[in-house]
Amino acid sequence: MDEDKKPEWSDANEPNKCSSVIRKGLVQEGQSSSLQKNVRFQKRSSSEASVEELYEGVLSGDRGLLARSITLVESNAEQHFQKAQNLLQKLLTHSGNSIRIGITGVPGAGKSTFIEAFGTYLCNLGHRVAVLAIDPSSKVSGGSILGDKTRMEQLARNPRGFIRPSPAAGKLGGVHRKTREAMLICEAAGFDVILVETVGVGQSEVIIRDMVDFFLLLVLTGAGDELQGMKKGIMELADALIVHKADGTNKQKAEQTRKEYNRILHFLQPATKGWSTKAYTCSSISGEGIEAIWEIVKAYQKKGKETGVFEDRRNGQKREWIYSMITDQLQYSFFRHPDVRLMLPQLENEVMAGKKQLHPLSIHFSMLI
Ligand SMILES: Nc1nc2c(ncn2[C@@H]2O[C@H](COP(=O)(O)OP(=O)(O)O)[C@@H](O)[C@H]2O)c(=O)[nH]1
Ligand SMILES: [Mg+2]
Repeated sequence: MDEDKKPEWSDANEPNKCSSVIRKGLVQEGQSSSLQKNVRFQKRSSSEASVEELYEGVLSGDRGLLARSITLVESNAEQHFQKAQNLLQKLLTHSGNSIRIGITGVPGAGKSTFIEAFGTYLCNLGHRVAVLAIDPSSKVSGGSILGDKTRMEQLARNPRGFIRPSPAAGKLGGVHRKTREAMLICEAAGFDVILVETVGVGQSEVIIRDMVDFFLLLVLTGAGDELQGMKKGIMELADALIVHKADGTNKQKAEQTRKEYNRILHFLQPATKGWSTKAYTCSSISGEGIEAIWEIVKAYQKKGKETGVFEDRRNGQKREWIYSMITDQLQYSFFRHPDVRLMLPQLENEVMAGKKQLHPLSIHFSMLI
């Protein structure tokens, strides 16, 4: 209990030596007489929406509160953790009613442009489309949507669309640590198509594959050797492969490339049981092929639901999520444990100074949990 009253900026070496008065000002309203100087803090706390407000806001489709809810679950701040968990718990029963589509491809493959065209098409059909996107090319903005603004302008303005830029690409190449949670929140807000954009870096495709129902790989026309050099592993994750930018003078070449890819795909392991991954062509500029891709997704969903493959995958993903939540919770309790907070800086110094080996100490820590 006392632990909660500690400001998060307390000295890690002496966590108990801190002023609890400041913290009281934050959480308890109406104590103005003795805490006049903390009015600024009180204001901030009262403008922070409660779990109930966020919950109601998300369910009613309030965009501001939807965005704030995602910000809350994405937060690394200690004081947000429990609140985020409570919110997710409440929203969980309202989630799941969507088709989750992951979109990958090298930078420049046209993912954002494709999402703009595909998303807008779906909105026009009456769907509500949420996009969890990242633009890893824009390093300055920490991988924000800035560079994509012009590419997703229509969808961003569409009342049926919602675009959520992810902060900092990080080492996962655009998969945010909390992408799954953001997806659930969007579903609870009534979005029935979730598009997740990721870039082919490191493990990101594997992580996204484990979060979505359908996985789309965007490729470009290229010489045969380029095709051969493409990682087989990535192709084996995809439920459909799109030879993108099939327009103008590139159209014929794209058709050729599609055939070449189909030849390779024929020999690969399909990503989804009972479904054969094929290559298609599409242009997000002319719009040709966009409609066909939605038909493929629908056919895939229909078949998967009939055979139970769709549900099986979702159940497996849910199981995975439970474990990742447990890991999060354990990590959280470990690092906020008073003994750990007390010992960690000292341990760090000693290990850095070469005075101690980490191994025996980590065993010591494990006893604290
Ligand atoms: N000709 C043509 N150009 C495209 C198409 N889709 C995207 N582009 C262009 O390709 C470039 C990269 O697109 P972008 O969507 O940012 O790619 P991302 O990095 O994969 O998100 C931009 O200049 C787009 O205008 C398309 O279907 N046809
Ligand atoms: Mg992009």
